[in-house]
Amino acid sequence: MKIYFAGSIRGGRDDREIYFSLIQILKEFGEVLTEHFGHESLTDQGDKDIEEEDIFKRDMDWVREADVIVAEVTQPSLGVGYELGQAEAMNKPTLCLFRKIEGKSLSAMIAGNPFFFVREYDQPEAARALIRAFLEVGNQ
Ligand code: 6IA
Repeated sequence: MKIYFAGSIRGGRDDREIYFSLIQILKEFGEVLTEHFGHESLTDQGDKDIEEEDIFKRDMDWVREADVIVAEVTQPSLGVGYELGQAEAMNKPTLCLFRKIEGKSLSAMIAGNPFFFVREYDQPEAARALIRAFLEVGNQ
């Protein structure tokens, strides 16, 4: 099972530790193609050693290669939104994990799209059961 994890980079790195925890949980279920997205060293500036064209091409190749997509969507990110649209176009089962925080609400383009499995959670540990249920349904 190949899993593409998506989370905000230039949209803001405040949730980096949550991404890291979610990636550790996802690794219990399969291979996480984007494991480095939770790394401390990956700032909102990204890695200056890699060209943006190469990042785009590599990430899109990974989305194509993935069996499923899991996105943490609490921190709005143009890149994550783009990946979600592409995932839908490729008909990849996609779980969107959202933390209910006062003053934040999920874009209607995600919340209102029946293609996406949108699930609310509070702590990364609580996401494990949501991920398990999604993988069971998504792979029928
Ligand atoms: O608009 P954002 O930067 O917040 O978009 C984040 C999303 O776009 C992530 O889910 C990634 O899939 C993708 N993305 C954006 N920037 C990068 C990136 N930067 N590396 C990988 N994926 C990215 C450079 C960092 C590096 C370690 C090569």
